[in-house]
Amino acid sequence: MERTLILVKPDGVQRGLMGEIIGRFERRGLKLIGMKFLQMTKALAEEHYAVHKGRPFYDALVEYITSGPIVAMVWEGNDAIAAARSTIGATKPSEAAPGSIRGEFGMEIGRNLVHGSDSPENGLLEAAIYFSEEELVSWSRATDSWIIE
Ligand code: D4T
Repeated sequence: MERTLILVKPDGVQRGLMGEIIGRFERRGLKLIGMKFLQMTKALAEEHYAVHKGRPFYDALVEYITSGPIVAMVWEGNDAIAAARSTIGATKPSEAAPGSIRGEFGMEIGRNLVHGSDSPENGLLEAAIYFSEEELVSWSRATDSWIIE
């Protein structure tokens, strides 16, 4: 089972797309095991985006992600990373597949609505930035056998 950290970024919250975005992952069949509504601090943003420090877009990225509340979630599933990333769409919304979240709701890379972890290792590392292990809920879903073979 992989875990992916998904964020609804400040533009997704401000545009009233929280339910729409969360519903995409829910309908896909990923299982929600943790969720928080929070405002990112600069320190948290710097930890989350540490790999991008020094890149030309870094300051704008930190400014954007701390500009309003976000939803942080951990979703679980076989191949959760790839499934979530295809649901999200390409980083640059103008190139994102139609039907993906960014392909349907986004125009620019600096307002790309959602974050999803890019590898199983980062899924675990990023989940641990936002959630303690006790905050993650292990539960059986009534529909599991209809989603997981
Ligand atoms: P996140 O991490 O937000 O889910 O986006 P991606 O995984 O799809 O893309 P990323 O890590 O390469 O980029 C992180 C974040 O930085 C913004 N960005 C990125 C930007 O503003 N300009 C750029 O040129 C790049 C590469 C968008 C997403």
